[in-house]
Amino acid sequence: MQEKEVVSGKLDELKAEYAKTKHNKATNKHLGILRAKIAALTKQMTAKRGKKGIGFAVKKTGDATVALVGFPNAGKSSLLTSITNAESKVAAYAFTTLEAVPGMLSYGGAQIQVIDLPGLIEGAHIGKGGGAQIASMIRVTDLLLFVVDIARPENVYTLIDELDELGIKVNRQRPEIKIEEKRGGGLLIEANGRKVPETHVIRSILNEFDIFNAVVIFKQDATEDDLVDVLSENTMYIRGMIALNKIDTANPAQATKVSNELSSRTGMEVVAISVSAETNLELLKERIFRNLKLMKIYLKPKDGQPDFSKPMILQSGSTVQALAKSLHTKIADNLKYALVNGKSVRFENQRVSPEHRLQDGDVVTLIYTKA
Ligand SMILES: Nc1nc2c(ncn2[C@@H]2O[C@H](COP(=O)(O)OP(=O)(O)OP(=O)(O)O)[C@@H](O)[C@H]2O)c(=O)[nH]1
Ligand SMILES: [Mg+2]
Repeated sequence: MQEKEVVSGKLDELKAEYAKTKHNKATNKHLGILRAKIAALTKQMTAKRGKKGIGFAVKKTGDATVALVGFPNAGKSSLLTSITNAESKVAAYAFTTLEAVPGMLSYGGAQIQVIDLPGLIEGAHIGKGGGAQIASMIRVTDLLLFVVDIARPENVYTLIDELDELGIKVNRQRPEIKIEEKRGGGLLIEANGRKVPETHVIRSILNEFDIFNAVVIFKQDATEDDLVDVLSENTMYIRGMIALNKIDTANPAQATKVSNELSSRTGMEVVAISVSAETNLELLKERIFRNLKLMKIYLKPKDGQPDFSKPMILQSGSTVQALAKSLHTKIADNLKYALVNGKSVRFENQRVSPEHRLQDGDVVTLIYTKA
């Protein structure tokens, strides 16, 4: 038998054991170590497999990318067809969409790529419904838009759990745990009174990742799971929001109640919509734009007027250097400084370094040597 098959068999065993172990206080440590074993083996497998070989790739274009995720029949394709220039097949039965279909949404001067994905279902993380491929698509996006049928709002919780199992954490921060590997000296834990797992559990988890000498600094309370997440390099953190669809089939009070419940339980923004009745679709676009945290930057030639008709769209918090890079690598390489007007500076035409962080609406003149 090949090594890969052995690893994969072992993984299945561990996953089965994890699935049948009851979650409670007494089993927490055991589960933490099991998760560490699973994550370490998964890391080993993916490292061997490399980054290639995953189906339906869509080329990332535009200023940002949003993926539509939801159970079959929730209305993802209907939504893509109505808010973008593309068309994705719509039908009254499940599993209509079998591959990723991209479309482009123009909003607020930005080109937002929206990707319609096949329905994701319970069990996606173990391969049902092509979960792994869907996950690989989700990994390249900037925002997840959960599309949920108002008749089945609880599906969102299932989706969040499934994504969690796939190493995709929605609307969560990376735990602040620093792990510095050393050549010797064993394990040193700095917790500063914070609530963290017992030392022998931390040791077992680290050992699963072949770490025997390290300084582990906890900057927050942390669980076994948090530690495993930090160690599994594959874990990714992504922002999410919810489109609660088909509100034409419910009464307004019901829509409000369900929206509030979803937002308080998930921490995500919820927009109640109906694709069929075209309700709140403009609002949804605005919220997508806002949740992507994009900003508009206007360029001004050294001796000319700013061009307000064609803003540059960048991620919030981007630097002058990033702006230069989005124009041309040559400009970025030869950038000296910039002159800025707007919210990020205190004076008119303030001279700033390439590391300066811009703010929405800033007007920027890049000064670079022409090579
Ligand atoms: N009443 C109502 N029906 C809707 C709405 N949006 C979509 N539908 C219907 O729901 C059904 C499924 O829509 P699709 O857009 O194909 O759903 P999907 O999420 O892409 O489904 P899969 O590709 O199978 O995952 C179709 O019959 C649509 O006409 C809505 O706002 N209200
Ligand atoms: Mg579809």
